[in-house]
Amino acid sequence: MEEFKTHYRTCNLCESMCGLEIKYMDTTVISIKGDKKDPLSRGHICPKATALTDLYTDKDRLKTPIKRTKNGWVSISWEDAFDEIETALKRIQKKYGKNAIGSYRGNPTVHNIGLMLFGAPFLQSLGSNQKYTATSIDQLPHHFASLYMFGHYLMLPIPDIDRTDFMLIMGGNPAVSNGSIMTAPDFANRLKAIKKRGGKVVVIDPRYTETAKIANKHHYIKPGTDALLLLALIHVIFEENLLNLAHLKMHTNGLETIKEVAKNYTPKKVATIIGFTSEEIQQLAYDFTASKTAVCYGRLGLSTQEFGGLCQWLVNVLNCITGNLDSEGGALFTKPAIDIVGLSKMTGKTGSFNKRQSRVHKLPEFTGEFPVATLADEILTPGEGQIKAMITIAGNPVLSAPNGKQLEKALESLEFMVSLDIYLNETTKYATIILPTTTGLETPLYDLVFHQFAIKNTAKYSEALFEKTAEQKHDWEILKELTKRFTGKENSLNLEQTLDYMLQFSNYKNPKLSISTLKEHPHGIDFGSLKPQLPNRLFTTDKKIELAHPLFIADLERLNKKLKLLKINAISKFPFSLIGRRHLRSNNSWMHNSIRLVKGKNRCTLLINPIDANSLNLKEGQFVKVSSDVGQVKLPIEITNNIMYGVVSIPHGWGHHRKGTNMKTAQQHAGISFNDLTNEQNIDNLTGNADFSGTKVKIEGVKGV
Ligand SMILES: Nc1nc2c(c(=O)[nH]1)N[C@H]1C(S)=C(S)[C@@H](COP(=O)(O)OP(=O)(O)OC[C@H]3O[C@@H](n4cnc5c(=O)[nH]c(N)nc54)[C@H](O)[C@@H]3O)O[C@H]1N2
Ligand SMILES: Nc1nc2c(c(=O)[nH]1)N[C@H]1C(S)=C(S)[C@@H](COP(=O)(O)OP(=O)(O)OC[C@H]3O[C@@H](n4cnc5c(=O)[nH]c(N)nc54)[C@H](O)[C@@H]3O)O[C@H]1N2
Ligand code: SF4
Ligand SMILES: [Mo]
Repeated sequence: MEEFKTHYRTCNLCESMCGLEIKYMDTTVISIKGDKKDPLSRGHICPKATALTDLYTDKDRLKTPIKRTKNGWVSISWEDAFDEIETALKRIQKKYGKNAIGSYRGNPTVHNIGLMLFGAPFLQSLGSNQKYTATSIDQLPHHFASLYMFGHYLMLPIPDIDRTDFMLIMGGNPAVSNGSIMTAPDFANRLKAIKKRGGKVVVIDPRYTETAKIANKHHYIKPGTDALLLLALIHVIFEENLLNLAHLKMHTNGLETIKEVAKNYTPKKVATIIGFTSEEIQQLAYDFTASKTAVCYGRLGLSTQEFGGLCQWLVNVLNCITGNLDSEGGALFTKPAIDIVGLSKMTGKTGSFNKRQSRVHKLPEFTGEFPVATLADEILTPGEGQIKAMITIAGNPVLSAPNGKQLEKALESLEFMVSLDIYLNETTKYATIILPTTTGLETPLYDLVFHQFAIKNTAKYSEALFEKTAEQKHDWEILKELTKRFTGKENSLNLEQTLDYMLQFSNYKNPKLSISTLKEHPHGIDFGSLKPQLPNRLFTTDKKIELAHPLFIADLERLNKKLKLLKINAISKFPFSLIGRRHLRSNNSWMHNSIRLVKGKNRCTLLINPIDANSLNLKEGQFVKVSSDVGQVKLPIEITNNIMYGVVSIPHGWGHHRKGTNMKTAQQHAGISFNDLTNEQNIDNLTGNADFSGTKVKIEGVKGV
C-alpha cells in the first residue's frame, strides 16, 4: 500500500497563521492536524483548518470563468473572458473617465500572497481613485492612530502577551477570533499562561464572551462609550501621579495637552453613562499601573463604532503614559523578515489621509481608499465621476458592508462588473463575468501582512499542496494578465520570483533568506521575541511620538456632544443596541458552504438578556422582528445572562437566502444579514470607518417564522 505523504503549511483562514501538518495521498486529504514544530502556533489549530479540505473538494466552487447572459450563467474560455473584460473596461474608461471604474478588495486579500503582490499593480494600471477595501469596515482606526502618532499607518503596536503581567482586552474576543492585529495562535492557552504566572486579564465587553470566561475579570460596558472609559483612566493616571513614560520620556510631544484634556473626564462624570461605578474605573487604573508590565488591547468592537479613531488613539496613549509602549510585556512593534514598514524608508509609502474627498459625501481618502460605507452612493448618484463598473476581488460586501440592500441595488445598476472569487455568492451574482481562482491548499503562502502583526518574529513559506487543474488560474496569474492588458507591458516575474526578490531585503541574514532557504524550513524560522525599537523606528519627522495630534483633540468635541446626549437618556424609537459576535466555526461570510462547519444548532440567533426578554414577553426560540432605521430582519432568539441589559447580539456574515447564488449548503443554513440593519450613514466621522457596533434597533415578537 502506498504511504501517506506529509505536507506542512500555514493556514490562510484567519490571522493566526497556524502551522498545519497535512497527511494526504494523491489528491485526497487524510488528516489535518496542528504542526507541533511551528514556532508560533506550537501545534494549535481550530475547527476551521479541517474545512480547508471542504474548500478544496467543494462542488459549488467555480472552476472556469462564467458570464451572465439573458439565459443564465454560461462558461466561457479564459481568453474570451480577458478579452471581454478588457474591451468593456476600456470602453467605460473612454466614455466616462478613469474614475468610472471602482474596485473593492475583501479580507482574504491579505491572506493570499498572490493578491497582495499582484493586486495593487493591477489597480494602479487602471488609474482610478475609486478604490475601496474591507479596511474601512474593520481596522482603519488602528491605521489612523498609527499614522498620526508614529508616522506610519502600518506601525501597529502588538500586545506582548507571552510576557505581560496584565492584559486589558476591550472590544475583542480572541478566544474565538483567534486574535486580530495580534497574530497569537493558541490565544486561549496564552491567556491562561498569563494567569498561571500570577498575572491578570480583564475583559471589557457588552457581552460576557468566551474570552471573558477565561479571564480573571469581566466588566460590561455600554456599546460605543469606550473612549470615555479610556479618558477617565487617563484622568486618574494624571490626577494621582501614576504617570510613567519609561524610556520614551524624551520622545513624546503633547503630554501636557493630554493632561489638560483628560481633566474633563472624571470617573464620576462618565461612570453611569458607560455602565461602571467611579470606584471601578479608579481601581482599573490602579491595577493597570501597579502591574510591573501591562497592555491595553482594543480591537474590532472599539474600531467599528462611532468613536473608533478616538478609541485606538487612547489605547496607544494609555500604553505609552504607563511605560507600556515599546517595552517587553507591553505593546511592541514587530520586525518581520519582509518588513513593509522598514522598507518604507526606501518606498516613502507611510500612509496618507484626506488628500482627496469622495465625490458624493466628501469623505476623506485614507492611504488611497475611500470608506466603503459610501460605495453605494458613489455608484447610484449620477454626475461626473460616477462609478459605472466595479471590480470585486475576494470580497462579499453585500453581506459585509453597511446597508447591504442598498449596495445590492447599486451593484445591479452597474454597466459592467467583474469578480475574482471562488463562489457565485451574494455579491458576485451581480458580476457580468466571474473569474474563478484557486485558494487554500492549491496556493502557496507567505504572510506578508500577518508576520508584520505577530507576537513573535518568524518567517515561513508554504508551497501549494495540490496542483491546480489545467483549467484553473491563480489570483496572481489573472491579475498579471489583466495588468498586461492595461499597461501594455508584461511583468517578467512570477510569484516566487517576486517574493525571492523581496526576501533579499530581509531584516535577518542568518540564515540568509530566499525561497529556497524557506523551503528547507517547512515549519518556519523563529527569529525570537519582539524587542523595543523606539525612537529609531518612528516615522514622525522629529522622531517623537505625537500624543495629542490636533485631529484627535478636535474630535473630542464630538464625543462631548455625545456625552451630553447620553446624559439625557431620552426614550428612543430604537431602544436596543445591536452588537455582533463571531463563532469558532465561522469565518465572516464565506465559509458557510462547509457542512462540517455549519452543522448543528442554528447559530444565527439574537442573544437577549432575560430581563429584556421578559419585558417584551418573549420566549426562548421565538422569532422576533428586529428593525432599524434602514431595514428589518426576522430570526429566533436565545435568552442568555451573558449579555448586557439593553444590548442584543446577532452574528454577521449570514443571509444566504438571497436568490441567484450557488452555495447549496450555505443556502440551507441561510440565517439573516446583520448588515441589512446597518445604516451606511453611520460612520466614525474622524476616520470614515463604518460604525456597526451599537446599531440602534427595535425588537418585537412575531408569531411563527
Ligand atoms: N455587521 C458587521 N459587519 C462586518 C463585520 C462585523 O463584525 N459586523 N466584520 C467586518 C470585517 S472585520 C471584515 S474583515 C469584513 C469582511 O468583508 P469581506 O472581505 O467583504 O467579506 P468576506 O466574508 O471575508 O468575503 C470574502 C470573499 O472572498 C472570497 N474568497 C475566499 N478566498 C479567496 C481567494 O483565495 N481568492 C479570491 N479571489 N476570493 C476568495 C469568498 O468567496 C468571499 O466572496 O466584514 C466586515 N463586516
Ligand atoms: N472564528 C472566527 N474568527 C475570526 C473571524 C470570524 O468571522 N470567525 N473573523 C476574522 C476577522 S476578519 C477579524 S477582523 C477578527 C476580529 O476579531 P475580534 O476583534 O476579536 O472580533 P469580535 O469577535 O467580533 O469581537 C469584538 C468584540 O467587541 C465587542 N463589542 C461590540 N461593541 C463594543 C463596544 O462598543 N465596546 C466594547 N468594549 N466591546 C464591544 C463584541 O461583543 C465582541 O465580543 O476576527 C477574525 N477571526
Ligand atoms: S485559528 Fe483556525 S482558522 Fe485561524 S489560522 Fe489557526 S487553524 Fe486556521
Ligand atoms: Mo476583519
